[in-house]
Amino acid sequence: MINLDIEKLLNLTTDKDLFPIIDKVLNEERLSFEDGLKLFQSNDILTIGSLANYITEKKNGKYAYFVINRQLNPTNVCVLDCKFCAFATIDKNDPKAYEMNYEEIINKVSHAVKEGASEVHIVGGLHPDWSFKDYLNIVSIIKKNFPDIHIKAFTAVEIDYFSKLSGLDYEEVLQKLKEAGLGSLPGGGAEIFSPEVRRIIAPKKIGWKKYLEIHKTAHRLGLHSTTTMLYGHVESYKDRVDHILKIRDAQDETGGFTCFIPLAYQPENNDLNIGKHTSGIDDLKTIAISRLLLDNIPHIKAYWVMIGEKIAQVALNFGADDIDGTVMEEKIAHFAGAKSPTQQQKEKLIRLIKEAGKIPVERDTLYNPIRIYDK
Ligand code: V47
Repeated sequence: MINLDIEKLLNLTTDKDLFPIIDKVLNEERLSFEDGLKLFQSNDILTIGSLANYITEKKNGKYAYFVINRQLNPTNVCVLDCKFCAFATIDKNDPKAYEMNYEEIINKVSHAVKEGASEVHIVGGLHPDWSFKDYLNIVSIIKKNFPDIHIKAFTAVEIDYFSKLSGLDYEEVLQKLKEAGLGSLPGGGAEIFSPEVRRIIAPKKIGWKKYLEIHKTAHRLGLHSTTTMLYGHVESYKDRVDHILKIRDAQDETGGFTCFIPLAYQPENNDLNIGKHTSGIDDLKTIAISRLLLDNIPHIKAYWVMIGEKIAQVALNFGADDIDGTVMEEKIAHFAGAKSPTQQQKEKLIRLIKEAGKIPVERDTLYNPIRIYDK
């Protein structure tokens, strides 16, 4: 356990407004909305980062996690038309529209399994012609062919769509998916919970209440999930703190979230016209403040795909203890201008973590260690 010397930290702190927050963190007191806002308004990135790293190491020691995984996006045809999204198309006759058949899906998962993947992470569009059965079959054919792979599939937005398609309620949809082999839910679709911001960036998407209701229902059925926040577009710091605290409240109720992932907005090929990527400082601050506010979520992920390998590596000393995985084929961020590679070798992930002074742990989806690289 680290012994952080509070006197030393206070001496280094350039922002007096942070003193009461430092006290609270060191006394294990929960931070408030106002504390969250003060942290975002502060430029004292080193104090915020040190505090977050202190909490991370208290929770997870020096361990930092990665997973050998594959992303799979069965279709990009989607009825929603979110303004920030460069991946999906509303028109199935658009030249960039695609639909994978079951054979293609099996081939991709088979390749991933040969590469040592323990997880397949599936998200895609809400296709106007696909039935709930079509989506359910994706899960069952993968499970039938590869019984050992963990299927982390379908965001809350997709679960809501399946409920509308099938006439089943959320619990029934999730139960059917679980029976077919679903292992957990990914965190996409959260965007920013503020209804005003949602009206601008994703007017047709379900609101925050349904998003959290679906996750809490999954948790009650024994399924774990991750959760996200899309930042760096039109939202304010207040919106970010409000979003994070709503997740904290939900986690108090069910305890089913394993990890929080801040997703840095990628600005290209979409209808939002923001024109700029997030800054490294904003990425690090958002990760660190998430760690400080979310005292009840075990892990914070620095998603290298969206913030780049270098910032993800630094983030491992600013509150993150996870950098996601090998990914193998990333589309959502890269269609929108992500500058990172579309996949990563396991050796590179191990090196990034070691160079950050942490101990790499290959994990499964639920954070059970598969191999610790401590030599
Ligand atoms: O829901 C879409 C986001 C999400 C853009 O659960 C964009 O472990 C940035 O949720 N710029 C999908 N983000 C990806 C996702 C995810 C990724 C990695 C790990 C996990 C996890 C979840 O990507 C979408 C949306 O929020 N997104 N467009 C964009 N232009």
